[in-house]
Amino acid sequence: GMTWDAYHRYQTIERYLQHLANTYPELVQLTTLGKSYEGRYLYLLKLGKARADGKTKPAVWMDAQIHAREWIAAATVTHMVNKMVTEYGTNSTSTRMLDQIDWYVLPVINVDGYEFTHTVDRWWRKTRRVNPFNVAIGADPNRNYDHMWMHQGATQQANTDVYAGAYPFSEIENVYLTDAVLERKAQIKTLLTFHSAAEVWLLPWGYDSSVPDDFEELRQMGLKATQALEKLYGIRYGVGSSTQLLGAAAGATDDWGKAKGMIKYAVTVELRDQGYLFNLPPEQIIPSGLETFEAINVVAEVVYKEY
Ligand code: 0X9
Ligand code: ZN
Repeated sequence: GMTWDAYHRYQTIERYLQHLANTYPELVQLTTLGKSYEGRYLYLLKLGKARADGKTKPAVWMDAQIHAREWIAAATVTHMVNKMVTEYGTNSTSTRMLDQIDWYVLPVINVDGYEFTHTVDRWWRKTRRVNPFNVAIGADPNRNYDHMWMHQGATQQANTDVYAGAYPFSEIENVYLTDAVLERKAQIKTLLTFHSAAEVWLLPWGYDSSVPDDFEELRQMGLKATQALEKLYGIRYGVGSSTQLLGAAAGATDDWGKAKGMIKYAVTVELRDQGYLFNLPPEQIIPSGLETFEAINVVAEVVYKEY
């Protein structure tokens, strides 16, 4: 079964999500978004306690594992999900987070790539789609969205790790994500997309070095969130524009969320590295989950106050 002392195969995660929905029907709804290129289901969780008056709550979107090899992403997100749900009614923070906010969680986006990193190539990043005009397999799904596609930091060379795909949304998994966000657009106030391993809180824009008009508000949320994270184990995250901190990379989830999803707070969270890059020891999953939980608790507070 599911634990947080090891990185698990997709089937284990899948069964865990079903178990969670079956065990906590008052707090958890599980839907399928469709099948991946290789035929695996993508799942969306909705977490939250319905308000007694039936009114709509503000929502936070979280997704993980768009990059196959960044294993700490899905492990951290499922750990936070598990903590919120299993502590509801006993821990005041978890209870408040589910009372005040609805959480939409897509724990593994690049399901085919994720499985491939377990079975064949630990360092695979992209999807596993067979390209119609090229022998190279897959595209970088974090270069495949349509906002400023191919502007900078992406390529049409299919055999590289940052291949943007032949056209925007060539990857079905990206289509599922954006459809699911747009369906809930009125409710979603923040989008957090989890990666590793730069230990940074990245804000738009990621296609060039400009920043949006409300950048300062986005930065303030990031500073508060990462300060709360740091308190637990002393790990200090950088906060700033994607382009300014890591270099331009157009066609990513965050820029799409801000520009096309019209989500004010659109953030890429790059989780722990600690000198291990993508081979973060599994003993660090729980600490990563706990410290990142502190950050999303701040996000929940900011969103709840503002809406
Ligand atoms: O390059 C990426 O896709 C992300 N870094 S990673 O090492 N996990 O691959 C950063 C994406 C930041 N967002 C944008 N540049 N828009
Ligand atoms: Zn990544």
